[in-house]
Amino acid sequence: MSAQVTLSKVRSIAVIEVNNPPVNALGHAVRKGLWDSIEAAEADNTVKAIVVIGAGHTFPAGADIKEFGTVMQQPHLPEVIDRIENCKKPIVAALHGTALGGGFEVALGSHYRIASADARIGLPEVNLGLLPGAGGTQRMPRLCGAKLALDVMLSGKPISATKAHSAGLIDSLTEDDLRVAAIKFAEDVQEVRRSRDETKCMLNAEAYRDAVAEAKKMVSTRMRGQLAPTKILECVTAALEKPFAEGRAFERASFFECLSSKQSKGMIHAFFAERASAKVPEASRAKPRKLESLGVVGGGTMGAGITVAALDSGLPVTMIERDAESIARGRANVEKVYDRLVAKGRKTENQKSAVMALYSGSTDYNDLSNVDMVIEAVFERLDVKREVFEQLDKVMKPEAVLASNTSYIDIDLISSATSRPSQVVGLHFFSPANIMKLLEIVVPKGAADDAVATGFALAKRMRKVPVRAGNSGGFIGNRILGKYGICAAHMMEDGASPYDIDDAIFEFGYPMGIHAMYDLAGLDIGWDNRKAAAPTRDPAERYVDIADKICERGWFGQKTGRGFYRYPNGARVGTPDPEVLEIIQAERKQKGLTTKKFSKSEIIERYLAAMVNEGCEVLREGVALKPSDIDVTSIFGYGFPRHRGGPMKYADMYGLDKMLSNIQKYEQEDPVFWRPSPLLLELVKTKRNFDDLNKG
Ligand code: 3H9
Repeated sequence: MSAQVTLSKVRSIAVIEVNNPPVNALGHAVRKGLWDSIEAAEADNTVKAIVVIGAGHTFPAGADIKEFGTVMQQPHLPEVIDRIENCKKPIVAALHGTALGGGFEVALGSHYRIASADARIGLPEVNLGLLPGAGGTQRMPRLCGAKLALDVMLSGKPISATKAHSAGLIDSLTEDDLRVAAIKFAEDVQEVRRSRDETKCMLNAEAYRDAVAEAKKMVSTRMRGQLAPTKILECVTAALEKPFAEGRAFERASFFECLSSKQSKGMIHAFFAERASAKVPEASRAKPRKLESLGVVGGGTMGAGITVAALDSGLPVTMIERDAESIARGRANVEKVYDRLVAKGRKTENQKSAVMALYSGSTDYNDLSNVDMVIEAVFERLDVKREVFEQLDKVMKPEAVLASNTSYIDIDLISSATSRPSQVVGLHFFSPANIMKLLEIVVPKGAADDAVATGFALAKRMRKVPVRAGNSGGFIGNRILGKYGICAAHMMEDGASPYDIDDAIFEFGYPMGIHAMYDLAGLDIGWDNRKAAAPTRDPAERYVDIADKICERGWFGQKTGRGFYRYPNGARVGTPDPEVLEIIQAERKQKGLTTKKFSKSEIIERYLAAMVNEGCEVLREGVALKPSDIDVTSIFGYGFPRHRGGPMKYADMYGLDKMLSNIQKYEQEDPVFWRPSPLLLELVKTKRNFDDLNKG
């Protein structure tokens, strides 16, 4: 027997308990333990039925992801689940916590399922570029039909035990002690019953096919280019059309096809990268400070978004604005967010009132004297921010953490406005701040460890993905964006239209191209930044004027109805603009440039090379601690397709030597912009890659 699985007996019921913290993942020892325990319980004449349960927080939350990519030892999970299903004695799976992936597949293979009322079940494999590969695609639709099965498998999102119960996936719910209830349930069952023999899905084949057709449409738009969702659709179709054994064999082959793909390598990398980004030296050296109340200075779009994120996490917020009119607007901005949720049926009026009860607005900084942390979210202008921090310094209690929400400004220049610079951190939220997952936590030199740790605690509480960034212009994300933005501008001047570039980026998997993104954010922001940077710009640097020329016409993107694209009648998706092409052509002519054609793959090669080369510089300067932090930043803040793993993982899979030789080729054209990063040169020379740095 294995230490991770124990077998005990309560009256005539064998209880098999999985104990493999933190999430009872189904690694080899667990699979072997389950197998051996089932054999032993089946052979024991005094055992009438069997309960399988998880110790600690949860029923198994899936296969052990760390084993993927290694040679997996027998028994494999599908065999263990078949062994469970073929057991001659009834097996009851008792679910609590998060019964996910292979864990839920164990439950589906069991003859009966009982769950704690607050349990959640799901098949999140698609988030790892995989499909449920231990019978889930075949058993689940047999039990509940294709619609729910596809929703669960394609969204990867867990559903409540209550919903699963009403869909026929769970036999019984309990509010009582699960173990006791499961044993009682097992004492009452008489016979085995196999999910593979269920035929609910066959009863209405037309509805089944409709569900598959509808899901196919969704996959082709929202999950375009991804292998796993396509394979899930095929497997679920097989569940209807083929005998179980054949469908299962197809599922198994499809699982391995996904497992060996670059997409699953990228997504599994993203899974661990997301968790690794919160592990920072400051948080290991110090505990976060008390965080039970928050102040937010500024009630504009960012301030209101941050306020909503805080209120949603249960933190009371005091919002400060300069006058009565502004604070009324700030409150209205917050309410607007909740009103939209109420209109969509995602919140009730009562829930809105309960959340808003945590909100208070004020025009007096003294009302912040007791809050544990304050986030300044005023205009992105140093003088305005410094003024706010001078005020904060006067009123905040000594142990409070002072944070600035900034996307570019040097935090040292902000913190020096106070008498306590070590208590100041930067928090770069992304808009809309209540939705976007990324939070760059900017750590200036000399910041107190526990102040930084408090920033990470806030991120956790708000369910954000935090990334530690050093204090450098644009931090991690905007600094890298600046570089690939320039690369795109060069390509545009050299012959690719903004629409060609956007098409290539969209096809690569981004939700939109960079020019559509600029239009959405507002072209005036970049214009202001370029004007501010003009006096210090290296004259040897190539400068592309096209975006400035567009701005000079007052075309600032979606908000003005024109930018790189046209947005007639308030359209949210733009159409190409022939006048923009004329502006570009005129610029090329004026500079006497000969244009060339760029294929989609060359556009992506250059775009990614610019991204990765700057990523190397960000690493070399210590602005990012590890390559996977750049991946997390790009995925959660900038729309980099998760199934490509992030730019640094993508570069590893593309080949660093090949990427370097591309850069060296581009360097011949423009040695100022395309200077290979010394880190990239070093990695290629020593035959290492970014994964090696992540491990280091
Ligand atoms: C699968 O099942 C395939 C099968 O269909 C077919 C097979 C043939 N394995 O997220 P947390 C670690 S694919 C290994 O911070 P939470 C995680 O890295 C799998 N490790 O906790 C972290 O480690 P560390 C399908 C895992 O409470 C620690 O546990 N299942 C696994 O916020 C705590 O994790 C999934 O995709 C794993 N399966 O959330 C579920 N899961 O402390 C993936 C977690 O060293 N897991 N770890 O950083 C989750 O979604 C969340 O972890 C969960 C808990 C919701 C369970």
